[in-house]
Amino acid sequence: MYWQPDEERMDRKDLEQLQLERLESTLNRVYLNVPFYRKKFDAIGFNPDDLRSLDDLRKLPFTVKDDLRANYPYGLFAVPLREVVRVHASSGTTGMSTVVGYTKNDIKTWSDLVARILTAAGVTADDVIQISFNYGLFTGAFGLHYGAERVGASVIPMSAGNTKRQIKIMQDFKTTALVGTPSYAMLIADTMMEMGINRNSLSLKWGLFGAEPWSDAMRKELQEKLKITATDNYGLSEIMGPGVAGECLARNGLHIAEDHFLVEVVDPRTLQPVAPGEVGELVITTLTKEAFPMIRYRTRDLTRIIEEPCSCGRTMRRMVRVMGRTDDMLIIRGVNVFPQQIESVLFEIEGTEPHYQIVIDRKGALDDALVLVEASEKIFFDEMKKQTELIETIKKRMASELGISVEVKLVEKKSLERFEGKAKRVIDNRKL
Ligand code: DLL
Repeated sequence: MYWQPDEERMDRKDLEQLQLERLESTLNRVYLNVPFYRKKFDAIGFNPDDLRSLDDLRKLPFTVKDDLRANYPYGLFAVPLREVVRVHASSGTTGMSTVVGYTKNDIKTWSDLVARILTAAGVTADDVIQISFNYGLFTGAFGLHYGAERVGASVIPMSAGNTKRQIKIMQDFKTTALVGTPSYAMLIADTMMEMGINRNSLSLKWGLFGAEPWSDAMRKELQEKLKITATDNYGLSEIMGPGVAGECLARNGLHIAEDHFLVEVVDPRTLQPVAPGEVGELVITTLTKEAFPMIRYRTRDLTRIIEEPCSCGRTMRRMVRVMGRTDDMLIIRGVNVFPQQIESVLFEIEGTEPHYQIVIDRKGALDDALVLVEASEKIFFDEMKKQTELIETIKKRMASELGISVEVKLVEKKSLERFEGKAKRVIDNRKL
């Protein structure tokens, strides 16, 4: 099933022509309306009318999060405020929040792009969809909400939190699709089990999760606990919010809405394009945004592009699930590792619960990592030997599969923090 079959299955040649036309109009729009871009283009003697091919985009400088902060709040808007019908902002965990805006047309495009990912993930007008993202400045809830209404599904604007009530609503309202962060879905699943609720009393079929990195092992666990088909979807507020890319039911990579976003993958150190199919930082240029166009935005997200066609018939290329952010990468005694890799290993080991935390400290010149992981109740009832064995198993697998040496501490079930939005798994004491 496709939401916009003509667009989603567009011939690549036609797509590239469309991208070029849209790029030219976007560059003109920002050159005329956003002094920040005009200055940058003038500094390198670039006039948007000089654009001949998509590759010419590489002549332009990148845009980074700090540019958004420096232009807080409305400096990068390309239309007067009276044309803006919606404003969102990112949480600003690392400083001042960044503000983004949408025109009426932008909201319409956004709804259609989210409708695409919902349809690709199995949702139809017959579904009852519970939005368990936080409603507010965060783009997650409103983005999914508008997309789901566009599809014609029945939307329950539940918001995050109040987990027991979420479950009751899910039972009473016969929710068929759950939307939220994977970590919150896990909390809902665990709470359901604790409450002794039989999964068969629910009508759930689909889980659409995103907004944070998660591993395939986590997907497996969620699918088993909730008896759903879980898909991953990706987006970021600077570019639009959810709807930038999403998995189809083949679940082998996320289709990027390439008719609206032009993607590049660059080496984060040299900023040069990586070879096709190699891992690097995703850089996105918007092609149709009116209020808040972005030129060559460095997402900090690491992924790679899958060039091969997908069995679902969509021609939009796929990206593999985000492996992590360049700024989340841990360097443990010289070995680069992402929290999700640690998660993947942990989730496969018998006796552990799917809740963990990584604490990084600097001891002298070296970084030390301590992995706290919840162990099943049984482990603590058993003799001490069992705990020592489990710790050894975890350490060995971290060493053999990831090449890192970590300390491991088993903690009791429910002793680590739970999350209703994006999980925070790493405590980095080096930055304090
Ligand atoms: O998280 C938008 C969103 C909402 C996407 C709901 C999907 C579902 P921000 O708060 O601006 O926007 O955070 C964007 O979150 O750069 C990634 O690092 C991370 N992220 C988002 N989706 C995924 C995903 C929303 N599926 C930042 N996998 C991005 C991994 C993700 N990381």
